[in-house]
Amino acid sequence: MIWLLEELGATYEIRPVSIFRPMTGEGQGDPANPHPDKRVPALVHDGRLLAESVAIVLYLLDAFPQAGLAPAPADRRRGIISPGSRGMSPNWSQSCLPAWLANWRDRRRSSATMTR
Ligand SMILES: N[C@@H](CCC(=O)N[C@@H](CS)C(=O)NCC(=O)O)C(=O)O
Repeated sequence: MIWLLEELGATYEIRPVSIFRPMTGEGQGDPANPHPDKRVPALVHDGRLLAESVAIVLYLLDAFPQAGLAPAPADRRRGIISPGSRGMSPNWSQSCLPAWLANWRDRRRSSATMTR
């Protein structure tokens, strides 16, 4: 999630929390964690709490349209960034999506340069 906040140019604060580690049985949910299941990630933006990484990524892309990282929701090309779309799974938010967003932004920048 941090990579996306950086790409968007967002101002953010990271609040580390402890979590339960199901693989080892170690750790425990942090009462200070706003996530309803005490997992990570969770995002609080403008008083809204978001959980689930896919929901957070899509929310952030729409909240910072000026970054030009993804097609607008009404754009017919928007579907390509859906987690289930061809070529976007299984590591949607970790590998496929960052590469696709960078490509989209760079292509938009170069076409803007060419039309000037
Ligand atoms: N589907 C969730 C999964 C979140 C999740 O399971 N996160 C792990 C860390 S990678 C966690 O917080 N585990 C603690 C627990 O299961 O209580 C998402 O994508 O946000």
